[in-house]
Amino acid sequence: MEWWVSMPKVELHAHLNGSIRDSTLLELTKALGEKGVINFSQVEHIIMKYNRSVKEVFQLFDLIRILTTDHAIVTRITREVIEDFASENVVYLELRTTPKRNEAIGMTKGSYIEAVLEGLRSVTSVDVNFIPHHKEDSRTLFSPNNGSSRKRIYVRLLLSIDRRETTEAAMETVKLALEMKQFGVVGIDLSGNPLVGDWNTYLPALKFARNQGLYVSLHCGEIPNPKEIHQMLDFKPERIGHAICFEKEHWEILKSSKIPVEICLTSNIRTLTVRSIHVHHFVGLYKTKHPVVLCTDDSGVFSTSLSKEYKIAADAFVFTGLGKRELFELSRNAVELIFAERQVQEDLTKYFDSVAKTMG
Ligand code: 6MZ
Repeated sequence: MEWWVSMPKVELHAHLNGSIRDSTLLELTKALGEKGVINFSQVEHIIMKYNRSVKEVFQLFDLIRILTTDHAIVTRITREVIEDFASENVVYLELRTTPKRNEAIGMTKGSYIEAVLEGLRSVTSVDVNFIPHHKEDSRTLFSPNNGSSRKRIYVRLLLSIDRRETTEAAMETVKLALEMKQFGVVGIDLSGNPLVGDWNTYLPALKFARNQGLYVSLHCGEIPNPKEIHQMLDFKPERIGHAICFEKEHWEILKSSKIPVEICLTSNIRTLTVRSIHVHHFVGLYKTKHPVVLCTDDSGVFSTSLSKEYKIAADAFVFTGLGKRELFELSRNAVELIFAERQVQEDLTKYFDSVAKTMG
C-alpha cells in the first residue's frame, strides 16, 4: 500500500453531499430519470464535467439536492462516506452537512440530521465512534487493548448554514446543533455559494453558537470580497476554509490571529479559484508554520480522496522539503485542530505517536 494511503489522516473539511460515491450519484440520477423527475441526458454532462467554475459547482449542488429525495438516501450516503474515508485510513473525520427542510417528503432539519445519525449507526464494516465520551468511560477507540483489527474512525459533525438562508433559518440550525451535541455535533460551518448572501445575516446565529459553546468554521475568501473577509477574520472563528482571495491586510490579520486554515488543493484548482497548484497559498502558510490541514472539500464532486490530496502535496511541493515524514507531521498536527473533546485528542495523539515509532 502506498504511504499516502496507509498513513493515518485527519479530515476536517468534508461536505457530506459533496462526498457521494460516483457510482451512487449515477445510480440516483438514473433512478430519478426513469421516474421522469429529471432528464438524465440533460444533467449527465453536469455530473461528468471536469473543471467547473464556482457558479457551475453550485448548479451541481442544486442537482444533488434534488437527488437526495428521502431519509433512506441520506442514511445510505452517510454510511458510504464513512466507509470510504475509513478505508483510506482517515482516523478522525469532521463531516459537515446542511440540515434540509423538504415539506413534500416530510423532512425537517431535525429529521434530516436523524437520517445522518442513522447512517453513522448503520456502518458495520468499520468501528465508528461518534458519541462523545462519558468522563467515567476510559475505553478509547485506539487503545492498544481495544482488540479490534478493523479500521477505526472517529466521526464528529458540523451543521452547515447555507449562505441562502435567513437569520431565522440559521438560528434554527444552531439550535438543532445544540440539541444534537450529545450525538457528536461539535460545531457550525458557514458555506454555500459565495456569490450570494450577506455576512450580517448569519452573524447573530454564529455569535449565539459561540456563546453556547459550539465551534465555528467559516468558508472565507472563495471570491474577492475584501470587506467580508475582514469581518470574518474579526469574528475570529476557530478555523476557516480556503482563504484564497486574501489581500495583504487579510494575511496580516490571519497570521497574527493564528486562525487555522483548512486547505482544499484539488477543489481550489478545479473551481479555478487558484490558477495553478504551484502558486497555491498552502506553501507560504506551511513555510511560516501557520496551522494548516489538508482536506478534500468534496471528494465526490472533485473526484479526489484525502490520500490523493497528500500525494498531490508531496509531488507539487517537494522543493519545500515536504516529504513523507513532513506530511505525516502535518497530519499529526491536525489533531490539535479538531473540535472533538479532549479525550479524543489524547487518544489520537497516542495513536499517531505509536505509528511514528514504527516509522523510525
Ligand atoms: C462553499 C460548499 C463548497 O451540506 O448538502 N459546499 N460551499 N464552497 C464550497 N467549495 C467548492 N462545497 C460544498 O453538502 C453540499 C453543500 O456544501 C456546500 C454547499 O452548500 C453544498 O450545497 P451538504 O451535505
